[in-house]
Amino acid sequence: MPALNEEGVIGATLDSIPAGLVDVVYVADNGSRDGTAAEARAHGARTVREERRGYGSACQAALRALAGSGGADVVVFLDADGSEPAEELGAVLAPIVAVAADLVIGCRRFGATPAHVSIGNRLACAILRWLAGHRFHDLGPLRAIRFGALQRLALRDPDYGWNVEMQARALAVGLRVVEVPISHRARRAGSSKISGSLTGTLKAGAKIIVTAVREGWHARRALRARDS
Ligand SMILES: Nc1nc2c(ncn2[C@@H]2O[C@H](COP(=O)(O)OP(=O)(O)OP(=O)(O)O)[C@@H](O)[C@H]2O)c(=O)[nH]1
Ligand SMILES: [Mg+2]
Repeated sequence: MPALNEEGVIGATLDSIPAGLVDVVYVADNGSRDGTAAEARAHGARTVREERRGYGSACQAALRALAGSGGADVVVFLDADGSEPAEELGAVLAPIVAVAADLVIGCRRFGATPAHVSIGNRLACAILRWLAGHRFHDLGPLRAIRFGALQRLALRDPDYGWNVEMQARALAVGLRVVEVPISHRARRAGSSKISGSLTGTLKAGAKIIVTAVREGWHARRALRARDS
């Protein structure tokens, strides 16, 4: 769970994770200036501090900590602000439990997300479809992936290209990918780092599109090499 200044909301998000589905939660904090880490620990999470800023860097730090403590069967990514329903985690995990998928994306119903988020996501998904031939419907942050498969992807993106990099590389190495519809709501409290501001949206949007093109192109070449 990447988190930046989410005091007042991260505790409720952690509490909404269904009991018994998850063994351990790592909260990856990029130097929050509030009580995010303390609140996360008080609600049962382990916290990992990462000095390098960015969503992807935070995820990588948590994954290093997880690997160092013996790894896992499956890793779930979830935003700290409560936008995506942890209550629906069972549905996201179901295709992996049924051995029908390696990566499952929680696909937000469009209409519930702001228009500029939908448009950016659709554009990135269209680029992946065009270059790599697979139709995703979303780049949603609630997702589950087998730990071994995730390690094979060797993700590097330090910030908001993380999700699209994961999806493109999953296609490149031939993972079984499934999308599951989930609901979506406005963040429960706190302030937005991405889609709530114009600069946040433009920076993240540009990064996502550039990453979709680069990684989609790599996936295309990998798929063609495999077919020939
Ligand atoms: N560690 C870390 N977490 C981040 C960073 N930027 C965003 N996050 C977390 O990533 C998640 C998504 O960020 P949000 O600010 O909710 O972005 P959004 O979902 O586009 O916007 P709203 O939900 O509308 O506010 C939240 O859990 C944030 O705390 C970052 O640089 N480092
Ligand atoms: Mg959010």
